[in-house]
Amino acid sequence: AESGYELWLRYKPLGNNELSESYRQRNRKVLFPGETGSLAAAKKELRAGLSGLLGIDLAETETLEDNMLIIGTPQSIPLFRKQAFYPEIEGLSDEGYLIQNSKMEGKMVTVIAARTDIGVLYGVFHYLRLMQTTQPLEQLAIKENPKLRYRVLNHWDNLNGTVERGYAGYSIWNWERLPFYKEQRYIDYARANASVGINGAVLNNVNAQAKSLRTDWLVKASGLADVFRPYGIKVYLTAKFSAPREIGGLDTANPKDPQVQKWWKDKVEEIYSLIPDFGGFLVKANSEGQPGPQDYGCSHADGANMLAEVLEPYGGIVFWRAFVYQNERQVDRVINGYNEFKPLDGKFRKNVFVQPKNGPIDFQPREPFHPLFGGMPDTPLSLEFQITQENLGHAGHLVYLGTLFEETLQSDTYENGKGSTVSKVLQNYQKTHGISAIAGVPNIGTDLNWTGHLFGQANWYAFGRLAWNPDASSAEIAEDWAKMTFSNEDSVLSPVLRIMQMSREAYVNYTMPLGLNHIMNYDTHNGPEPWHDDPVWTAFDYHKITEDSIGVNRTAGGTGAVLQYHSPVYEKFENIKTCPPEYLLWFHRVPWDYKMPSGKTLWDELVCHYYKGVDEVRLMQKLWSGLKGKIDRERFDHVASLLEYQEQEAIWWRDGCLLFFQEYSGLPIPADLEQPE
Ligand code: GCW
Repeated sequence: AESGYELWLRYKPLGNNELSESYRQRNRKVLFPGETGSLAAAKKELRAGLSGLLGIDLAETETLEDNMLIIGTPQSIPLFRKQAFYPEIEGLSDEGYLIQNSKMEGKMVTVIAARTDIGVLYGVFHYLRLMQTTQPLEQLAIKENPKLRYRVLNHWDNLNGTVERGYAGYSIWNWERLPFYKEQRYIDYARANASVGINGAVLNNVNAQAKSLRTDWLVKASGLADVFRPYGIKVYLTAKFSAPREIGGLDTANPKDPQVQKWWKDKVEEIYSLIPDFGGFLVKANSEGQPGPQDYGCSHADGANMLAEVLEPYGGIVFWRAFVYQNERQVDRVINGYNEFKPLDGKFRKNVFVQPKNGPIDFQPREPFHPLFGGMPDTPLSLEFQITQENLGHAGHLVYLGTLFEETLQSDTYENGKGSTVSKVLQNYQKTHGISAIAGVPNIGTDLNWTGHLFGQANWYAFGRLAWNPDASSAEIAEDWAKMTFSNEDSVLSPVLRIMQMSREAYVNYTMPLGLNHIMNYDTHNGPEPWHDDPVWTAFDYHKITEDSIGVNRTAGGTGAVLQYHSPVYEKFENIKTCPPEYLLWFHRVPWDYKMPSGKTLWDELVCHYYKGVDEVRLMQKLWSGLKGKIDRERFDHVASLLEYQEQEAIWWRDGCLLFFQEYSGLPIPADLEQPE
């Protein structure tokens, strides 16, 4: 059955044709010493790939022959040291690799080489991808080094098996049976991550439970770390700031208290005795009710530094989230994170990342980039994306997020003049003492296909590829995914890619166009609720609708959010004429009859977007229905029925929002749009 469990590592037969025959020629013999750890994992993957794609058994040999594969490191294959390309291997980073056709001892061979075993595994996955996506294996000269060092999934998995904002079933960590029972699913999870270069996993929710740091739970976590190790994935945990009180028997968690400091020091020592390559802590502090250093009159930096100091001897790091806002809502939520963290720039220890979300509110369908990117020149920053579709239709809507990720990463902060994109800010190794990071809150659960919606897999995939290279093209990544997931046939690929490329804008159109945000249902975060009115979570703070206008004035004369951006980004957002229409109502309060660049009034334009969004879903349905018979029935039906659901939801969003807005604007739906449902 085609449940989708294999993800993009399907290795289905390429068939019998000229190309696959040429692949067979090049993979007949393999020199690949190494029976443990990452090398063994890589060899196992190569064996599975060659057998699935080409129907050939991995034939290992020790003598060099023309056309063979040679795979390893200078340690596993000392012959590499005598080759002309040896300096190139030595020049690779810890996780980099080469894939190239070379002459060795007079034979023409394909080399996959790295300095480290994990580099070899990454290289093998890349090599398999070349065949999965039917690329030529001649004239290979691939050299890859990841552009970011820590590429980490931040699971929001609770210890009771539920997943906060998870829509694909329950947590895949079976805590009850850990550490002894090692499920195949853990290995497949690790393989999938390694195939895109993800090298870390925070196992538990940022809304943390202190008991995850108790010895019995640490032992369980060590079981997962053992499974993940060959795949280059380090385990991290969230650290609840009140843990010294909750599980340590102390009466305070004050970071300035020597007893508290000692408790953390001992705790970290214990963790490393169980998990020698433990990655470090992720912390949500003084945000949405979580405890933190501010409870004791200390700053975020005081809290982060206390943890960083005890992790440092072991090479561990701290991800300190910048997602903070004042619950009592006296301040525009958009400016809160910057205001709290900007003054702390330069005050963190070297092994601390401050981790803002991609935008300044909270994983909305579209947000301008978070102004802390470009705003903290003396602090290493990690960026948190949400892969799980909390505000993008859960697992029911087809929304390819690669385009959203790319939009943020390629936004220009102008921190050091033109070209200071968010991606470059993350990659600025000079300011970050050689470290760099990115995080994604995954959409993974116990559903047979892991992500609920089959196309959710593309978002996990795209996050990994962009974490490896944040300047990669999301369209090309989509193409690789679609080829590996469905087919290399153009008749399948082009509709699939069209659907993916239009999907996120469609979602924005039928939910929150023109810079609207945070008008989703209060409880579920799915479906419309622009009418929600609550003193803490006041919808009116987000769209401020009246009879005359809609939108929030965040210009210099308003809440001042624009002032958090560098010039000329600041001027661009500040001026209603130059503010990109997609951020219009985010930064401006605009009268209903305002003339948009299109010549339409704001009201008409808004209505058009909502209608367009629904039409786009219908187009997606149409494109998908053309694939009937071209892909297997099970996956076809799965996506087709979800698209039907998505169409209904899109109509719900459109009509719910427009009817509500109409109560204020008093304006009609333009005649050419009104259509009976
Ligand atoms: O988006 C909000 C979510 C919360 C989440 C919080 C956060 C983990 O609705 O569920 O809590 O953000 O990112 O901390």
